[in-house]
Amino acid sequence: MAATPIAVVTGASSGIGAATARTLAAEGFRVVLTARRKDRIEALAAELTDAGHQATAYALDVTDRAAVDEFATAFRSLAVLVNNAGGALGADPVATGDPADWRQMYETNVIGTLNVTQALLPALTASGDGTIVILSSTAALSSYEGGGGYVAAKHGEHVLAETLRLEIVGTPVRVIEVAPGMVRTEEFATTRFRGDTEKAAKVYAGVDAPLTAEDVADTIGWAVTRPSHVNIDLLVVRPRAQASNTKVHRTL
Ligand code: 8X3
Repeated sequence: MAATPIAVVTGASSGIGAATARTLAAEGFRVVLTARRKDRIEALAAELTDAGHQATAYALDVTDRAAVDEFATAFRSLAVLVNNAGGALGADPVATGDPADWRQMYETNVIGTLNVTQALLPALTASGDGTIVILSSTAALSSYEGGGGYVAAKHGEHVLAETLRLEIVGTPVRVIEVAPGMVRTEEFATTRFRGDTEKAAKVYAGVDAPLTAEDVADTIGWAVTRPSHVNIDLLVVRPRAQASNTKVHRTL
């Protein structure tokens, strides 16, 4: 009997990462949940296991290269890697943005993805049929006021995805970039505004049905389960009420 294919999901403690872990577990993958918050991923792994799926948790900070390399030693063969860990910090104009925020966003979104992808690429290749998913954002594709540091980091992730796809063509690994627009998750906007829930709520005010984490997980699940020769290079997904990063219909 063939071994159950393994899917690693980073940032699996909440939001899109947790929803993606649920989706891939339901698709029959053995999911390995990683995030810094051990309690959360352990609870989710237990929930999935109780539901009859295969799931394990591994506490990991994707910016810690030594820890990532240690984690990667557990895999000789890997079917799927979902690089989801990342996020936004601040919404200040370029004129006044904090360089520390910019640096941290580059570190988590770009270097974190680079670390995990580099460390697991040999196992993805060894599987003979590997898939790398990179969760960027519509911020990876165009700029918006107040988005500077996040837009720059997400553009970096987009370039990482494009370049890697060029470099590894001919190997049995595909690179899928999923770029969501407005997604209402429990933490994204609250983290961006450093716990200010009022500011966070304004992001979604009057918007009829922003995307949910499950909507994005659904598109990831679909892209990952296409036949091996089909590479969804870039999938942009927004709510119907959002036509661009700066054109959002609000009923206020
Ligand atoms: C999230 C989308 O518009 O907040 O990646 O940059 S946005």
